[in-house]
Amino acid sequence: MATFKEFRNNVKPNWCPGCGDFSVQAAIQRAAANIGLEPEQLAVISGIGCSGRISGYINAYGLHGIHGRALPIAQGVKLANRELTVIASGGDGDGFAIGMGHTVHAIRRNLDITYIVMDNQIYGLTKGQTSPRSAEGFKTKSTPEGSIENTLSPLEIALSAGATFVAQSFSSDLKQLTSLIEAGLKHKGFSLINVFSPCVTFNKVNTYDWFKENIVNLDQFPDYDPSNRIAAMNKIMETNGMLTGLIYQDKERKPYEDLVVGFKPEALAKQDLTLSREDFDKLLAEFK
Ligand SMILES: Cc1ncc(C[n+]2csc(CCOP(=O)(O)OP(=O)(O)O)c2C)c(N)n1
Ligand code: SF4
Repeated sequence: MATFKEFRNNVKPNWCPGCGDFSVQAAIQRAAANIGLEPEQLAVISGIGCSGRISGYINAYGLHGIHGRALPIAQGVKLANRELTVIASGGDGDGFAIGMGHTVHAIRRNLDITYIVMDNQIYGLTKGQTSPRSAEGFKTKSTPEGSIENTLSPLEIALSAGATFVAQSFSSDLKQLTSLIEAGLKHKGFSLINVFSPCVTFNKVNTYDWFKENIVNLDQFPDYDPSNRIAAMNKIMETNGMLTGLIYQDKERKPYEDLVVGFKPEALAKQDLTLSREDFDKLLAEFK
């Protein structure tokens, strides 16, 4: 059985020292090992951003895709090979700005994928612009007078879109994060795990200390029932989206793959996808 170290390749991450994304990577490795996966049973598909680099650092199948498009690729991978455990990952800009259309539809489609968002509430890779997750008044180069837009609440959106698994964690809480990723990987359906993952270089507001002061851990509410969707929505609103833990899980709804009629992944795998030069030219001509 693979250990968590065997899910690490020899590429040195070029994240800034202290970036929250290091712990997210560690948690993915630990969760994969804890549930008994081998590297060849896992695929990590990421978008573009500092966080998007994660697929390059994990010893598994991987694809560093394009901005906001981790989910369409991950869904294709899962449909083509249901045996694979598929993780999609990226930043809040990737998933909740340019990729938001894909996020909402992937949630309601409910393929068996675990989507891990590294939410640093800023665009890190492009050197610090305001993201849809930034608070009103947030000052960056793109909003020098402070953001005048409302902050997007991905947890509320996920619940309204019919999510079957919604969780939130903090990259400093490796234990909670690992156990939520494990639960997401085991969940039969789409799991959204939003992770507060501080950008120590460009976000000087939402720091590790700021998150520690503002996070509300669901462990404080022993009677909380994650199968109750209305209670989940209420708790998200009451805590202004700052809650961490398993927020909602619907164990009854079947994943898309189990519902789609007539889909045969074996037939897809056997399909000859080679294209002759002549057929390729014909195809091109159709678009001229
Ligand atoms: C189509 C397209 N538009 C814009 C960009 C430029 N771009 C690259 S990463 C990024 C945002 C990064 O922020 P986020 O997704 O939150 O990830 P982080 O770097 O903070 O981890 C942008 C706007 C791009 N690569 N492709
Ligand atoms: S710029 Fe921010 S998000 Fe990017 S690696 Fe550095 S700390 Fe992490």
